[in-house]
Amino acid sequence: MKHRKATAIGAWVFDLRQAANLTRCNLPLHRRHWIEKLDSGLASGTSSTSMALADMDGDGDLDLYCTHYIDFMHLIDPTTHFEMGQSNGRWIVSKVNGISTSLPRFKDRFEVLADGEIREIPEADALYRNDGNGHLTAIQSDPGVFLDESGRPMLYPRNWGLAVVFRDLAGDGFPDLYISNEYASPDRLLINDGRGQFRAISPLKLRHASFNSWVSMSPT
Ligand SMILES: [Ca+2]
Ligand SMILES: [Ca+2]
Repeated sequence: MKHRKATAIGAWVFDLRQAANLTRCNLPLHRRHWIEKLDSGLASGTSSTSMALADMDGDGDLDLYCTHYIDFMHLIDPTTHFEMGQSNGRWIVSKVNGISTSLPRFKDRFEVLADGEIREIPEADALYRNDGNGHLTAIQSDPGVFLDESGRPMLYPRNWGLAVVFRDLAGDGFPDLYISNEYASPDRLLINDGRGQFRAISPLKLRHASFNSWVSMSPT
């Protein structure tokens, strides 16, 4: 098979029956041959920067977190033409280079600040639950997967994601998430309740992080 063109940022090799393969899923046929698993459930068209694997829900298979960034920064391209409009009394970017922002490519990608400045928003990270047979389901938008520091369900913010690790930082045996982000996106530390539900810690417990940070942790 001729491998499809793709930009890779990393790879893992592990047992598919216990865990899924990534980031483009491949099934090992024998020692030197691989078959791409096209129905893996992995999102296509995203701009991945890092990934981490752990059994976040204790069912025996590895689950996956992928940090995403952006494919192209239209805001810093001087040839980009923005068209503005109003929706529900608010200014919005209605078209980019003649393409409607209601289309999936640009949906929720731009916002207009109170002073009229346009902000471009990065892609949402992805959290995948493994079904144990190599199929992954994206659950980052499911209600209750992410909780704020008060324990209320939150829509996980779109960050400039650079790196991620699963480690048991709370010492309860369940893998927690540390996500390093860039620019104005703060780093995130989320504590796992053992069932794959992640609760943010108070910002007072993570008072400082680098503006442009990566993360590495020693084994526990
Ligand atoms: Ca699991
Ligand atoms: Ca933990």
